[in-house]
Amino acid sequence: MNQANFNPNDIAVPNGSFFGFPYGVEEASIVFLPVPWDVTTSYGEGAANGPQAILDASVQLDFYDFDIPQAWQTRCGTIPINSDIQEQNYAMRAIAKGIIEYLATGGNVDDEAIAPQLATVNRASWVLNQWVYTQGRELLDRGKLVGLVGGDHSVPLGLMQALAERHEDYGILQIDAHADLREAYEGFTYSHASIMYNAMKILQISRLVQVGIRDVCEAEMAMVRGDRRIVMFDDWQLKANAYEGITWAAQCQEIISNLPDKVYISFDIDGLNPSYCPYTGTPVPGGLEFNEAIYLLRSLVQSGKKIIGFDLCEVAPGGDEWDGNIGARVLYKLACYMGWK
Ligand SMILES: [Mn+2]
Repeated sequence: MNQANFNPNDIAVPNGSFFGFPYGVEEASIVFLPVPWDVTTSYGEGAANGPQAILDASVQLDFYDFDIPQAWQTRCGTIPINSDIQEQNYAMRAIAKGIIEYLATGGNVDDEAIAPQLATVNRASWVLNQWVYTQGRELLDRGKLVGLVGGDHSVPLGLMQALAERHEDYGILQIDAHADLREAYEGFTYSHASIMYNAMKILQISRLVQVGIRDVCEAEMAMVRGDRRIVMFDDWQLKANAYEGITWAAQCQEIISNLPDKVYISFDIDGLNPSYCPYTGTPVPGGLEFNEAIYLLRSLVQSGKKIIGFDLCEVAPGGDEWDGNIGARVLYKLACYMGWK
């Protein structure tokens, strides 16, 4: 299939690209970077298979968008899923599981018994971050916008670093059930639960706006209170406001007003109600409706702020295509909004 005979009214043909779109990386303005990695997953595993699940489900979408004219013409290209990363993930995941089991039976993260294994996993996670950084920087150098497809929520750090070299001031809009502000978790420096703690070390990130948070520890709340860059819109307060008559439109305006002009979106699928992502690694009741999340993204774009990149993480396939299906729909909207002129 090539550009000339891509028909947006037909069923897309699987061609290795998300949505079966006909653009190679060279012609694309947005490039999807899949990162099949879930080494530090602490509860349910499977996010490493997220990119393939989303890819498989993505070809059965219809491409008409009620918001965006000619949305399907958004030029999206796909970097193929890297099998070396996949293999390294399975090797490191096995070691990480041993560590997690050791801790679950009363062991301590500082114990000598697991020191070499922890060092191995942390080193491998560092190498993964470097790979993402290099891939991201290369694509940005070629004038592309990058949409990363995880993987667990540890994987976008390198992309955030690459963006920091191009933008001296940007904010993160994080949709998530968790704050991800832990200083390492289970001994893993680059844990999925630490992504925003690590992101806050990037000086160019001037704001972190968190939405839908509902599962958080005391130390994370202390960090939120102690760092003026972090603004949390927890799920309970959002719902309480709604029960008392504050519209979602007004709440979205309030959320967006806290962001600078350039925004990176970090979309953890578990920010949605778990009925939309039952197999995600750490599901939590409550959360955003699908359309609430999309409306927030739309309001962001309509406010005139610029999306400079995004990640979609923690989609994990289960017995059917449901999680991948939702992931594909979120991915399509993220890409279309980022490409929207
Ligand atoms: Mn997360």
